[in-house]
Amino acid sequence: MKIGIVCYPTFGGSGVVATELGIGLAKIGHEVHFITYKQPSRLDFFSENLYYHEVDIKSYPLFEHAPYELALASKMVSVVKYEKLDLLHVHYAIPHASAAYMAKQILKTQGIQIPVVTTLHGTDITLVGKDPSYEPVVTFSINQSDGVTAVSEDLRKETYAFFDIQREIEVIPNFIDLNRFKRQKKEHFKLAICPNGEKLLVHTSNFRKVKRVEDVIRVFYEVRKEIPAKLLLVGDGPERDRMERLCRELGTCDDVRFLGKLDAVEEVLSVADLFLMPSEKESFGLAALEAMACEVPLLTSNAGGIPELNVDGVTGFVSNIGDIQYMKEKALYILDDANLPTFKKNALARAKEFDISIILPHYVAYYQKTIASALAEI
Ligand code: GMT
Repeated sequence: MKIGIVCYPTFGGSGVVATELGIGLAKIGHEVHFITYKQPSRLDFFSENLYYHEVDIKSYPLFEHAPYELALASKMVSVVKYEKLDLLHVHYAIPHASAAYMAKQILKTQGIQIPVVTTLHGTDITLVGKDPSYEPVVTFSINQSDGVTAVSEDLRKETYAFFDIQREIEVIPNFIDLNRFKRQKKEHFKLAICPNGEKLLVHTSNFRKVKRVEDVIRVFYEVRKEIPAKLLLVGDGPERDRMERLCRELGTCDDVRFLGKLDAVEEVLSVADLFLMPSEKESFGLAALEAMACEVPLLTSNAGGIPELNVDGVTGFVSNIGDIQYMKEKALYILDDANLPTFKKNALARAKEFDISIILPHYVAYYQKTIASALAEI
């Protein structure tokens, strides 16, 4: 198949999933055309089946905001037409699904039928999409897609609950490449951070309010009162300054390190003993899956689709959002030397269920089904 993939090319989970999916499809012989405003960060190598088309956003003094959606729709029209694509797969409803709808209508006037699959990733539904400024367009463009997928059962339910959706939504969970995400031998790194055998807690996120990084720091503060421990925080975002100040207030600066944005997050995960994801909202929790693949148990909230990934009492523990005391108790339980090896083993076993080799065929089958039913409608 010839597939066009539209996504946000930055560090967000949706962009990572879209890029890894495209790379995976190219590896099994499909031709994949990425259409974005910037080269996706993980697409930094040559492959005969991978193409990248940059959306050219022209500005003009009259525009206070350049009309990205129009430039994107125009680029989709030309890529579908000249590269003879079979399907467009857009990741994140806003504005990709509505731009795809526009491109589809333009192509129709030229006698070209292009099926569109929209994948919902979370914030496009649970946060931004519900906002009255976007809701009518989100509802319309989901209903107009030829196929719709969501990354968890919870996100599927949320979408039906908050939008008037007439389409069937298929759940295809996020996935992981276990060849890249695996525990590596990084003992020297562990020794540098934890010279006295301290337990190492890790959190990675984009430091938005919804990630509740404050809970990570407060849980760590409580844990460290009981056992020697260190905390590594990977990523950057709006909450970073406030979190640095909180560490100063609590006097934990010597045991907490802010590493900023890192590409090779698997190197940090390779030395971790516990991963924390206390999010307020999380449709799936790709960062937690990356941790599990590196044999790191989870301490998470019960938000959104996280409990579909983190098996309570097996791969870690699931807590009510914001319950610091409970999270502290469970963190100490997992970190106990008598329990830690079992949790690590279980985390890896669970991650294996989400290996790309298992999930990718679901997308391929879904594309084939969508193309077949779109052709039948002509
Ligand atoms: O979590 C974020 O802030 C980024 C966001 C995105 O849109 O890239 O991630 C969402 O999509 C990921 C990939 O499907 C999911 O693993 C995340 O759980 C989801 N984030 C939220 O729902 C908050």
